[in-house]
Amino acid sequence: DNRTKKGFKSGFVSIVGRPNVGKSTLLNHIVGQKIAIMSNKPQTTRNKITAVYTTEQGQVIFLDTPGIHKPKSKLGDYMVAVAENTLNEVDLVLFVIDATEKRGPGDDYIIERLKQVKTPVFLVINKIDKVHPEELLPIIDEYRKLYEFKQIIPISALEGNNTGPLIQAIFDEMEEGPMYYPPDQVTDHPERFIVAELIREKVLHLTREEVPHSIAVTVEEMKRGENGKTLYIYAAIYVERDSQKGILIGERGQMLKEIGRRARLDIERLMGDKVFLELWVKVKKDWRNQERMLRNFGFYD
Ligand code: GDP
Ligand code: MG
Ligand code: K
Repeated sequence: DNRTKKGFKSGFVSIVGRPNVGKSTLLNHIVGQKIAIMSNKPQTTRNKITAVYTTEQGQVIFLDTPGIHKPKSKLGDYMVAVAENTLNEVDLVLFVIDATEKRGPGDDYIIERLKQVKTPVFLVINKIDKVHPEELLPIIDEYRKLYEFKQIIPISALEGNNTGPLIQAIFDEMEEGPMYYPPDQVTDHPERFIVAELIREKVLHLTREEVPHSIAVTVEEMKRGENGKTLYIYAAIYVERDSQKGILIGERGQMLKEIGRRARLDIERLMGDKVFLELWVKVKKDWRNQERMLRNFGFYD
């Protein structure tokens, strides 16, 4: 068990930068899986996405912090506020810029915010596969004058150029600490957690005392449709007994239908998108005593 191993390092790293500079691509490259939603439309990454990267030497929890744009929903507001607090609480900030783009007001805004926090900052100059090496020096000079970066690291997130040294530099910045997440966990979507909570709330409200609080909701899948607007959500409600399953489904499925309808309206309000919600009820005897299940439900600590 690495969780308390001596010499094990851990910490939180916030990734900031204008839309399209390659924050999600970098996260995906490091974690080695498609976790962040990649798109040229900046609003798809309006949500904080956490990626957990665990190796023998330690664990880094990345926060793909949203860029600066007006929040368009309640969740957006919440996420932007989270992002602002986050900068102060993390151990390191990666400020990602695009080597092929001129510095703009968006970059200056971020730099001003970075000046307000004590957290060390690396400047990550991305997309070097698209520029001549000679073009890098002026960029480095320009940014160095604006802020005292702890390190300046040019990379290509897409091709993986110089990402090894970046990862090492990140670990060098981390202090000895615990393993916060199980090593096989790579993402922690707050969106999913919120959606699960909304569904759970409707179950408890509609069934009152008939179904005790021994239910859990997991969002098994959450994906955007072709048009980028409709959000498809598949969730399971876990109960401990068959009798509870019967209550939840209700006569001719009326209860489950109503739970789904109310939850969907709330989720739509929160996310500002059209939602397709499919719910299942599953019986998992004694789920509360099973550590594996608790991990799946996100209760691991
Ligand atoms: P984000 O908005 O900052 O998360 O940016 P994304 O990761 O979504 O990337 C925006 C676009 O830039 C995508 O089309 C990526 O494929 C592209 N991109 C990201 N990193 C690189 C890179 O290192 N080189 C090149 N050529 N393209 C990149
Ligand atoms: Mg992104
Ligand atoms: K600072």
